[in-house]
Amino acid sequence: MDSSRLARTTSPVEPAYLDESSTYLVKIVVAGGLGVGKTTLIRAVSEMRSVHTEEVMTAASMSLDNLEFTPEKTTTTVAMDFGRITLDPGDTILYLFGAPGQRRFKEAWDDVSHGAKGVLVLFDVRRLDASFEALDMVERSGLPYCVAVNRFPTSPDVSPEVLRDHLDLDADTPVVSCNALDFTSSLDALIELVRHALTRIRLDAAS
Ligand SMILES: Nc1nc2c(ncn2[C@@H]2O[C@H](COP(=O)(O)OP(=O)(O)O)[C@@H](O)[C@H]2O)c(=O)[nH]1
Ligand SMILES: [Mg+2]
Repeated sequence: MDSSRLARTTSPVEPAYLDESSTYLVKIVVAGGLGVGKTTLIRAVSEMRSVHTEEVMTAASMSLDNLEFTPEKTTTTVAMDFGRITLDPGDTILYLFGAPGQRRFKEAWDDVSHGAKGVLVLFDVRRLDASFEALDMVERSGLPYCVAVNRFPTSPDVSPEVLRDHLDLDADTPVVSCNALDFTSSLDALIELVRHALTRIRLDAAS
């Protein structure tokens, strides 16, 4: 799969209808800490108008949710984001669900991740710890996942090897870099995740 061969089949603001010949419907979760870019990524890749449940942050959550690097952020996802993207039109459709990354939303994570085939775990390298709780929930779920570093303008360069070491990832867990604002870049990260999930499914079937 190559994202350069994929084009938006519809404008993100127009209603989009599924191709009747579509075969595989794949549920994917986008996870990560507050402000790492989950909503942004789903909005960037979705071929339909994506759906986001956001709530104005309360003073009570200010002490829990660190906004040092995203001071403009006044909303926090309390339930989920939803979007859809067709890979190889007529073949595979990804349903994208954004899950809140804070452990206190564990119940929401359990609901949102149910039936998922893979998880894209977003990280902001300026504050890796923001996604630790999310990574922990993902690892406990046993779902295949891919780590995606969302590059912000002030992000320092961190090599995938250093990150793999720091996060103590398995050797086969993909580590990719993306820009959540960019369609192609975000799609490439999702395609890497789908490749990884397919490999896991094949390996499990063979064993
Ligand atoms: N420059 C830049 N800003 C980003 C990027 N991803 C997210 N943002 C901004 O960071 C803030 C938090 O992103 P958001 O998607 O709401 O994070 P979420 O809490 O994980 O859903 C928003 O103001 C975004 O516009 C990125 O790749 N580059
Ligand atoms: Mg969000």
